[in-house]
Amino acid sequence: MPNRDEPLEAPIVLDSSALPEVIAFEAVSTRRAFLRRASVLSLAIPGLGAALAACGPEEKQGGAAAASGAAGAAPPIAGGRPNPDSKLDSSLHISARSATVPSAGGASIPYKRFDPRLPALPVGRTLRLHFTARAVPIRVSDDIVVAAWTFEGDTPGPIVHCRVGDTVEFTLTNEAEMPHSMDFHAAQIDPKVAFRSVAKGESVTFTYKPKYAGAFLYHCGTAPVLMHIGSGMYGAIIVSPAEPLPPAKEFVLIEGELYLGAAVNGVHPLDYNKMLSTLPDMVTFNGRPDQYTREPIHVKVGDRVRFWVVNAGPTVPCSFHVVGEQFDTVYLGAPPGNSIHGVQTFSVAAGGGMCFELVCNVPGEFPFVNHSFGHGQKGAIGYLVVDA
Ligand SMILES: [Cu+2]
Repeated sequence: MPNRDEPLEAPIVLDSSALPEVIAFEAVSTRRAFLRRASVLSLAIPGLGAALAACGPEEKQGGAAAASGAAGAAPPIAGGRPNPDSKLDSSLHISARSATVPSAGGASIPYKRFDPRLPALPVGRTLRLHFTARAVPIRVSDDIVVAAWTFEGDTPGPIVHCRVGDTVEFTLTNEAEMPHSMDFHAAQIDPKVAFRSVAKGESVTFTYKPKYAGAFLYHCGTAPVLMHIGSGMYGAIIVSPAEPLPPAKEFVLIEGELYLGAAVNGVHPLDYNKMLSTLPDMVTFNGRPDQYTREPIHVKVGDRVRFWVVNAGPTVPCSFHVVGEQFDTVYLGAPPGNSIHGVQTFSVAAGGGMCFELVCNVPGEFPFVNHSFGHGQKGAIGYLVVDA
């Protein structure tokens, strides 16, 4: 993307202590038992019913992946059995237990601010995206490095920007040990086919045309979805309306949550049991707690500012508020329609997105926060500095 840092390259495979209990559980249990549990734990598992039907004694090839077109037959699992429904590969894939961290450990991982600016629209009407899924250690603060699962080597993944009616041609190639997938909330498409998981070395391709303008989440949809979003596999696609909105300085804020396990060689695994507890250690805008208090967002007096706020969750809502300001306009969905005015705070649901505008007539330093302060004080806060 034009305004993003280069992705980190060093791969990491999680230590066994990083493995969520649900995987360890699978190692000693049956697949059917796991699926029953996963159906309770996961936010959504498209294809689960079919998978349950396919995993009994009559189990056979021919599930969603086999019917998927571009990837052909169901991909084999590295070192394991063929899988008729790759949505379930997280439950089966055991080899991610082996640990490899950079020789210098987490200390060698640099910190990079995540650029919140909305990228320019593409010149043409077709946007071709090729993401890779990779496990990468990410420094999220001076003293915390996390073992993230990523799109394009960072969390969040790249900010995508297009218009209503553009064609999005998307390919995901999985370079990670764990199977992964892509679920675009801006798409209307058969999720069993387009959002299916792919094993290491495999790719999935699909095409769609966004029907509505707005701020939309994308995320890995591989089960358990909680684990994949909670491990960093999310981002935003901003769909601008056909007729441009008023000129503004546009920024994208994606709220996420971090649930830390005990560090191994300076790298914190992300803890699935903590994710289930829904009590995050840190809440972030764009993957790093407090990053825009350390390095604020700057605009000038008179600027209209447009925040495209997406909440990746995986669980807590975002009560978005700017201290000392009021939102001139909040678009509840499909801007320029569905606008409300004179708003102090509006909640963005986990899995949702919304567009907030304010006019910066007063110079100063304005905190933007998740006004649910038990979460805001865990890092979902930053400064909008309005320079005279
Ligand atoms: Cu994933």
